[in-house]
Amino acid sequence: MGGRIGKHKLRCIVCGSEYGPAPIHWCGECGGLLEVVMELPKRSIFVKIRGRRWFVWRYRELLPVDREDCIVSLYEGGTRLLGLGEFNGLSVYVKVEGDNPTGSFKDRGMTVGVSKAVEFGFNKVACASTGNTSASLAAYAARAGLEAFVFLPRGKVARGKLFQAIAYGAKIIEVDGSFDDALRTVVNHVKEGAGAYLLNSVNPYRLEGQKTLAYEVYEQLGSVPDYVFVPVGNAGNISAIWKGFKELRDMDLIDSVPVMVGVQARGAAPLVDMYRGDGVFRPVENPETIATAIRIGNPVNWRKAWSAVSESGGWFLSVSDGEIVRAQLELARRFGILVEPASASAYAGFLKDIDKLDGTVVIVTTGHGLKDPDVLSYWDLQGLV
Ligand code: AN7
Repeated sequence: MGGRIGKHKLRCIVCGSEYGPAPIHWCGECGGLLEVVMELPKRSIFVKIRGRRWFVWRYRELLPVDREDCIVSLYEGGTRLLGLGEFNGLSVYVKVEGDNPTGSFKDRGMTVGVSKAVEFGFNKVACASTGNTSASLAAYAARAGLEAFVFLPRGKVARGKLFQAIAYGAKIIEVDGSFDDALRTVVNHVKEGAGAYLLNSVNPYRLEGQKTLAYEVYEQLGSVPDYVFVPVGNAGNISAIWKGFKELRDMDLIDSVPVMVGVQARGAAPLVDMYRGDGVFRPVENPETIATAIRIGNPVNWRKAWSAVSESGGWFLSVSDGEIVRAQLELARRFGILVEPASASAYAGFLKDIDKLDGTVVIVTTGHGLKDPDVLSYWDLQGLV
């Protein structure tokens, strides 16, 4: 592909210790999560890239890859930003992440994460997943010729996603319990020296791919919106998108950044509890919601998401399963956009807080509706179909 490589280092988000590029996930000093600190190019980079293809690697100078010959891509990113027209005096857009190769935003992260796995010399990759991460990892591992191990909460993954992971040839390990149990299991597995590169959102490189959503929205709108609504599960995506906007600001491309609003499902809303309560993070023991993708009680990235929301002047809110499925059907029937329940939570949150808003709003719908056709029986139960 040519062009300058993305110079970077890793930094602990808790104690600030710094590390060179390495396949590590936690700080050796304090155990905190790491983030990538890029040496940002000049703002003119956004002029230089204008003629390039719309995909994640359009922004390659802003991504932490040292060897371009290791890049693994399925042409992810470049997703539609669909206008919903004038809406209560607001200008409203939906970012349709279901357009990605495996049908979710995870592909933006996996193209970078799996490229790093190849660069670091791994031949195995692993993750725990509520479904979409496993589908995406399986596809990128297949593309790269790596072996993929996916740890799934037994009986709790939407059928379309399980189907994808099997089709792409991942080894599937079912864990009795929740996603949080599956994540603990895979973390122990890799710590015990299984030789696999862990690609959950504790991986700082994966989140770098996901920040490109912010760059795309900026280019598609010609500016940044006033508000961005994002569904929150493990809380990696909202953190990544926020980082993208902050980098646009640091490159002097924008003066102000959007307000970030995190939406959780009512039965799996530890960040909403923290926001509404005493500001102390407490995991939810038995998370429950129809939106299986975000049925997560102990989001590993809670610190990063908390910073994103508080630094941006935003907030967290929760929506009920009934609100989620009604929002899902409204997006489909009024606007022709079919998304999965977790993604519809962002739209449900927007509808709930619509009177607080002013200006331009982007709603991030994270995954395709075809992933989870079994939700049909819940629509039926709710008397919606
Ligand atoms: C459609 O696949 O956690 O807050 O293991 O699939 O970054 O976790 C999926 C999460 C939102 C939440 N929407 O994003 C997994 C997994 C959809 C998702 C989220 C997920 P994060």
